Amino acid sequence: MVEVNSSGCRQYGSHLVEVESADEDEYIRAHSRNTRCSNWIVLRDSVTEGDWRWAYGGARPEYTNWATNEPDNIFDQDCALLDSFYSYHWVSGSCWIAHNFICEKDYPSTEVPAVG
Ligand SMILES: [Ca+2]
Ligand SMILES: [Ca+2]
Repeated sequence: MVEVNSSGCRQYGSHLVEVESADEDEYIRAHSRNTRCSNWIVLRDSVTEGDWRWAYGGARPEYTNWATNEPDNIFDQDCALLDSFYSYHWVSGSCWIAHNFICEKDYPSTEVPAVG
């Protein structure tokens, strides 16, 4: 199960990434491409089906980069990831599947995504 503050992120004082802009998306997509890894982000619709939210801050996303026909919610998927099979666009995935993940740390003045 993907936890919002998965221990992998928490040990760095961070949380799973919220992708708020095209710049931030391209940054983590480049990292995913370079490492050839699918990566969880913290977008969920586990509270209300179809109502995708950034599960750390709770906001609805203003920016999204879903793959074509995603999120498809097959098998009641409630977690989103950058999927290597979809050129690292976003797809809905089953939360219990093991994938790598990207952490983000918020800085007081300016937000800089930290890749882990
Ligand atoms: Ca962010
Ligand atoms: Ca769902």
